[in-house]
Amino acid sequence: MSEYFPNIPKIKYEGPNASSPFAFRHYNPDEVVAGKTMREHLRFAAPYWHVMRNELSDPFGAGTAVMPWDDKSDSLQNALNRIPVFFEFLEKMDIDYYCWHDRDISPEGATLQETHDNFDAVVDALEKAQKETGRKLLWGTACLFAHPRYAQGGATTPSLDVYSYAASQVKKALEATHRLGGEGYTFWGGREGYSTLLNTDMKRELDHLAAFLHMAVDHAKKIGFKGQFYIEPKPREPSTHQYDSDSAACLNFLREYDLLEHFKLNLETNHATLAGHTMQHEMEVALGSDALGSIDANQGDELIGWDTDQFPTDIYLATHIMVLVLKMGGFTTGGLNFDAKRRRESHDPSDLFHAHVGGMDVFARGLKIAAKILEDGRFDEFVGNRYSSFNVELGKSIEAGTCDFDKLHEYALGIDSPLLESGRQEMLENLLNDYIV
Ligand code: XLS
Ligand code: NI
Ligand code: NI
Repeated sequence: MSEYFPNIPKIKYEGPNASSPFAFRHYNPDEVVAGKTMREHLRFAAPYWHVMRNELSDPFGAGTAVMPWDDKSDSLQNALNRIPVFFEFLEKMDIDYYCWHDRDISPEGATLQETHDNFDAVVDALEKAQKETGRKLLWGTACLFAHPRYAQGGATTPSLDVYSYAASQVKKALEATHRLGGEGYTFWGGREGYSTLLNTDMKRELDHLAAFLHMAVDHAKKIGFKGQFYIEPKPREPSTHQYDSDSAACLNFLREYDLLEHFKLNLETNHATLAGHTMQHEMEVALGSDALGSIDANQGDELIGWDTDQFPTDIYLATHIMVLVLKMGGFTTGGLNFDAKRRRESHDPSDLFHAHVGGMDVFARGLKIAAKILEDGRFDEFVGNRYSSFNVELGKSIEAGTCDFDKLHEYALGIDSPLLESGRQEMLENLLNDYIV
């Protein structure tokens, strides 16, 4: 069997003092942390679109990525040729899961039927590659944003014909996800929004989107797909405003249309920051509704205003994320999918490995630090104490929904003017730093 990355060894844990850059310094897959192995906690996934299809272009210049295995054509053969490259990458990285959009893995044909036939042929090959290598599908999704027909939306398009094409594509993508044993199915609505409200019937578009998602849920039942459905929020880009703009907007939409029992959220760090939130904020909002499903792990750039999809390197960020994942009790169907791309300057195939090694190591550190923080319980204790004034009869009646204004009025008249305890933000930031070092 030919090797596509002949100069890259299988990446192994070699400890913090490893000399090779092609080694994990912190991700030790079999090491047990907080009751489970790192592999079980972190459930790393690689996205087919960034690893295999991202040529590293930007709005001002052509792609730079060196991909000797790719003839740059849109042929089915070229699509099939990429598969062993990708699985060699997964095996050398020791990444168990992957994710795809239908159009990353297989090309559009001259007709819809031909497109589906191409897709079936590629899914056959993926099924075989998964069996041979033991790699698994974390989630699949349909690309309803790249082709010009979706310029005005897929499930929120004004055209019934386009809507039907989108439905046909999702039906096929869902069936393929099921066939490949996928643990989830994601909807990310890059074009499900608007460019201007002058031409948009927002309520009608939302009704159509909800109908579309209900049909997806029904189809999953029909074919026996039991995986988890996710919505991935993002406020804008490519649309001016996307309906799934953040966790709160998604949860409201899902509740309003009776979809919440079928969906969880797939949260992406850079989308959170584009929405003007931190990732912790988005995760807390999802957790509050028991709707945190999976994570697209990346990070943005403070100086660039778009979804730069950089590899996660920030230990604070990874720590915050892992604290919340551990508090949730860990992932079930979800995982950490590196929806991240190399910089345009990092065009060499070996950069794919450096990038993922860094992302995996930073999450391994985040996991270890998070486990220690939770084990010590000092933050939880502080937060618990901060609200402890409510731990009395009156406070409990507020939390139970049995209090009223008259009771509180009477209580307030009988006490001295309230004194506040300090919020101690700086002390807590210092405490966090003690764990990070
Ligand atoms: C784009 C999104 C996309 C989804 C899958 O910004 O992150 O890649 O993860 O459609
Ligand atoms: Ni994403
Ligand atoms: Ni993104």
